[in-house]
Amino acid sequence: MDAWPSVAVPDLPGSGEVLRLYDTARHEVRATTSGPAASMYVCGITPYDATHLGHAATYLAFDLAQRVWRDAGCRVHYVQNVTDVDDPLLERAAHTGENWMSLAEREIDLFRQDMAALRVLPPDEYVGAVESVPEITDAIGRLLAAGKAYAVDDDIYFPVSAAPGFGSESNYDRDTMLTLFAERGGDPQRPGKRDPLDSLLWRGRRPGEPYWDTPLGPGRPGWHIECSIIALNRLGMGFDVQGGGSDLIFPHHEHSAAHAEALTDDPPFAHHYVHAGMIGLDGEKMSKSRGNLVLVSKLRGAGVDPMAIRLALLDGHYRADREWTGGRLPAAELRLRQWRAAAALDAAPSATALLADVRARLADDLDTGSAIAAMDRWAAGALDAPTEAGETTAPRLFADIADALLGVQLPARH
Ligand code: 5CA
Ligand code: ZN
Repeated sequence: MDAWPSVAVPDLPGSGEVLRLYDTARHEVRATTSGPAASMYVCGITPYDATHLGHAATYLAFDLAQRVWRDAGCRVHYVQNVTDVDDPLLERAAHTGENWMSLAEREIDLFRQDMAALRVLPPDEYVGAVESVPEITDAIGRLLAAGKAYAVDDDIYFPVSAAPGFGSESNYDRDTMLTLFAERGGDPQRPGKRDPLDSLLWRGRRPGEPYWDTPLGPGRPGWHIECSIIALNRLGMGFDVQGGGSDLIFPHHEHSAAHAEALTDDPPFAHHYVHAGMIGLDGEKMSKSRGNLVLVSKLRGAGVDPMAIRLALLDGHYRADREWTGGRLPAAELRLRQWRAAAALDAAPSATALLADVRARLADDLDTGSAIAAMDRWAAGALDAPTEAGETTAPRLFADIADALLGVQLPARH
């Protein structure tokens, strides 16, 4: 399906550093790439409600990864999915009486508008579960043929015993896995499974639910195999970064990796598993199911500058769980005004050292807090300095750094 329109990214002088990111599987910050190309798969939305600030924060983190890679001269191949058929979407549609496809279409459209407004760079391939049914059924057929899948009634399951590396992405112990599996869409109690942690690959047709007629019989795909196959078929095994929020560490990313590794016998699925922290409101994770949402579209509708939303979400480390509080937006609006004033100066002290500093901080596991603080210091200094002391090109470079590396557009003089 179509993604959203891209935005131009200014070229900066010189070249940035290799991006180092924390890898959940190995518990270390490490270089993400060794050559001139980078590949990334980020789990997309389940489109049954509007984009909230938690989604936005997660996609902003991976947007920065793309910006840092590009600045280092890397060609980026970025794939994102849309879970446009799954239980939560069907449940919401059944609840409100709306057709599930029109619900999905509307929310995907709103997501696109929110992402474009936030200047999030689009994926190169934006792929829905529905349009991927043939490739997913083909993969499940191959797992069955290899004895790496089994039927329970009309459904098909993945035996965790078929993946020798199962557990090495999350590193959770079995009790934790069982708890999270039950909380996050798994069915540990399902009679007939070989292991409670075995996951659903294919859900046979149920009355009232959408289904596809396939060589596996009528039904629809499970959730983990969707991301597994969409990523595998576009990026191949051993791509650089598998990304998403930390709520996807288990079971989703563990099972997605296990499916692909069982299918190909060619681990690893991804070299880095990268997870953004959860944005919370009033002490709880912001989530569609809890309904404690601050929506990007609502803020935009109220006239909030998307660049302030962006700055507010970036002022905090992407891996940290963090609270959305009332003070974040006014603080970001103030900062944006300062930065815009600095970018509009006729001349300012050199921003060359600032560029090196911001590059270094972002390359170090996307330390946006320090990068923003460095930008603040430069802007404050520039606004204080006598104009005649400066360079006429410095305000422009400052604006280009904000735009290219942080995605924050400051109207600047040309
Ligand atoms: N469609 C699946 C992934 S294949 C899904 O999790 N969809 S979602 O709509 O629930 O979430 C979309 C993305 O936003 C996921 O990466 C998820 O981890 C992230 N996310 C959800 N809630 C939050 C939150 N409160 N804070 C930060 N990220 C969040
Ligand atoms: Zn996913």
